Amino acid sequence: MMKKLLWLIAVCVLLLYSGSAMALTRIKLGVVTKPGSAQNIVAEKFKELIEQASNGNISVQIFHSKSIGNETEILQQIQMNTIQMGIITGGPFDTFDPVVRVINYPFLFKDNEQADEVLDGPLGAKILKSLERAGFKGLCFSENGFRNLTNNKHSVKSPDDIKGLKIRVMASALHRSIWQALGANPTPMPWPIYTELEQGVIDGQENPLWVMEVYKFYEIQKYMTLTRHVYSPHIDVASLKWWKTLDANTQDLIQRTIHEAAVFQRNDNRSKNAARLALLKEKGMRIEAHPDIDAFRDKVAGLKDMDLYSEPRVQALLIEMLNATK
Ligand code: EAX
Repeated sequence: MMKKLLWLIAVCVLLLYSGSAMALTRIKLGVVTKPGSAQNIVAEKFKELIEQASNGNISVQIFHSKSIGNETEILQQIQMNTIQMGIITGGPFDTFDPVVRVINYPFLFKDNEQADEVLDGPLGAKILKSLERAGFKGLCFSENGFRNLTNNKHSVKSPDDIKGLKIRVMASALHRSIWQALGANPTPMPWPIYTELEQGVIDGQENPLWVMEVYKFYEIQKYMTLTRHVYSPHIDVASLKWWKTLDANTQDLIQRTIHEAAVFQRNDNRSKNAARLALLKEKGMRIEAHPDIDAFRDKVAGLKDMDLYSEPRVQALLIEMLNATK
């Protein structure tokens, strides 16, 4: 009897051991947007690269199109490690950690090159690191891109034209404050928002050019202004809980691979913007290409002194960021 039991234990130990030697790391990755979106391009590239580089020892399952909830809900699942990774627009992080307001500050980056330089550099790393207190391992930044205003009421050239427009904003106190300062009536709402625009629940929204194309906003939004008011990165993020269970080699591989996917996606996104603009015009959108940006800047200049940035850690990073982007 004793012998049999010992045998059984030995077999179990062997089975367990061989199981772990071939252990497969399965990653569930969430994005709120649909295939063809900026977030999905990062996700698909990452999946392709890491499954190949790990010889199939790491597998990635992508959940898209709100199949596991909106961006706030995806972030909550990442905190709990029911989902391991996400490609999430900067905005919705706002309620988890106000530090993201530093990278979403209006009219911060002059151009793509400056955004890459700062976000891929030590200051970007500091911001990613500080997300750990909210349960996230910040890996790197890919991009939604520079955000532009669209609406269905009238052409907008200066902030005066914005007065009273009902503009959908992301779940972000900063974005709400920006649009309040510009004179709009900001309405926070999770993604997607096509139906609300179509039914006139909101007059307008703001997003990068790819969104107008991929989500066919040209069907329901007549006017676009190239405001480029916020450069909107995605934060490519992992569950800190999960991250701590990975060995150093796996962490390193994920870190390198997601960065490669992010660089690929940023270039891909940027290379398509000219064609997108042409397409949106062709589809009948009226485009204001030269708004009075100085007037927009003036309206939001006071934001840095608001409560949004009052936490000392956030305040210090904002000052550092404003200096780095002067
Ligand atoms: O890509 O909610 C938003 O406006 C975001 O930009 C969304 O991720 C669309």
